[in-house]
Amino acid sequence: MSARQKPIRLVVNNSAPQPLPISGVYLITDLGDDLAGRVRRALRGGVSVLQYRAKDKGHELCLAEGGELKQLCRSFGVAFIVNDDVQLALALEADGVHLGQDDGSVSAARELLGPGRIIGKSTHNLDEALQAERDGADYIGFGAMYPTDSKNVTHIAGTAGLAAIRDRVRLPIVAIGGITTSNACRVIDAGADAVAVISSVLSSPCPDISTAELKLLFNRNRPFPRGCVLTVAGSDSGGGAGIQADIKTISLLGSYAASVLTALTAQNTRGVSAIHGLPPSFVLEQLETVLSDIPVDVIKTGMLHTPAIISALAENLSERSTMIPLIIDPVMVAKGGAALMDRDATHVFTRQLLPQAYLLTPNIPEAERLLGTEIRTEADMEKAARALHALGAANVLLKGGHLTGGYSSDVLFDGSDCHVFSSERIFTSNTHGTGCSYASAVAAFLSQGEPLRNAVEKAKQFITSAIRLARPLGKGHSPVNHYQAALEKP
Ligand code: TZP
Ligand code: MG
Repeated sequence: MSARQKPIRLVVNNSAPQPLPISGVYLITDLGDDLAGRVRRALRGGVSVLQYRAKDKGHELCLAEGGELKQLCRSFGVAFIVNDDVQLALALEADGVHLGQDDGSVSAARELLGPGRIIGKSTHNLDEALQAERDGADYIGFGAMYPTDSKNVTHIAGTAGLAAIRDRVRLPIVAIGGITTSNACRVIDAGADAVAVISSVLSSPCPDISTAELKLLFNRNRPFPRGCVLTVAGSDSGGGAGIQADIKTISLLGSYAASVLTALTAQNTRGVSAIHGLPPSFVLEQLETVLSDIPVDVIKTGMLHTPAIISALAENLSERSTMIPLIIDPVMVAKGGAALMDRDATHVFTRQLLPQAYLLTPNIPEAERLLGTEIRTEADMEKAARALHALGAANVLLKGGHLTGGYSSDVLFDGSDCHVFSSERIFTSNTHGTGCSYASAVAAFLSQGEPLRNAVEKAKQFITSAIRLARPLGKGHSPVNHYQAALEKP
């Protein structure tokens, strides 16, 4: 080889890009009871910065409470910032300070804190933002986005105000004021690097879930494949359902799919001829191996087969330091009638795994078995969705495909309201893989930063198309058409 013909060396960098120091969910403390307990749950949900805002609490209390919160942040690897008070930040050895309009200058704080600590500054318009940048701030707070009960705000900059300054400001922008899981995607779309929240997380009955929902929304601007879903399910050798349907759905909809197998089935479109379950220890080995390396955004479960697997999975997931939203499709019986969950597993499932569900997606026979009641009408469905929520699932999507009538309606109960998603009923038996694919589609859209209702709406469109477009295959229930349905882009 001549000197000119040097081999080309490709350098592949596997390390993730360094995240902005200030991004994602920026939690600000409130004055309520059991602050440390609620903050701990929020940290488990995925807070990336904590600001200790201790309005009018005495110095001694601030030292004790702030010290405890700082330790909590340290154990989660989360930045700990003190609001307003540079001296308190120094005393607590905080990672930084956040300065309001009346809390002194950035340069004075920098002199006291030194170059290594983070300094944020509240701003309300472009001039203030550019001034903070010139003064050497590390990020700006910008608001208010919306009116809020948490502070008497006089100026609502709104998402339009944020969008207008976004490209003129180089610093990370932390949007603040009235941000909730329902409006945060508009704030992120307007250009926020982080959302600062108080009440939507700390007044929530589930600070971990509210935080996890906010955190997922930040995936919405990532390149494709966008978001990562881990499916824990059984193999369908026929390829129409199970882990095969999950991986096809997740991949074709544009997310990355990882998989943990629970059982192998010998199966075709006519039915299941044999099941070979995997030992729970090997299921856990797969789970640990995946989660110790791959940043999974959403976990989706399908066929779990035995009480031992359900129990092992439930224990493992509950002990994780960071919560990953869990979609549970309570697969019990295959289309052809084969039992995919042992009968005696129902109790273990209901007690141990179901309460960890971010979303439970039963069909009517599964909901009937879980609740021991009959479901005949849409009104029954709504009652059943509420009852399953009362058993501990944060959200329930009860699918009405097994009822009759011109429409196939699914009911989503989110703990406060019921939302109905309807599509024209398609009279067909080509529905192999429907449940697996529907739950996987919701998981994919959630991992891509869609709020739950949007994710369900898009998944419903996808699965309806996939059923409508199913092509005859085999002699039994033909599988749904993932490929064509994904091309229709819900
Ligand atoms: N600064 C501007 S709005 C606000 C602060 C501290 C309060 C934000 O609280 P919430 O409950 O997230 O609206
Ligand atoms: Mg202040």
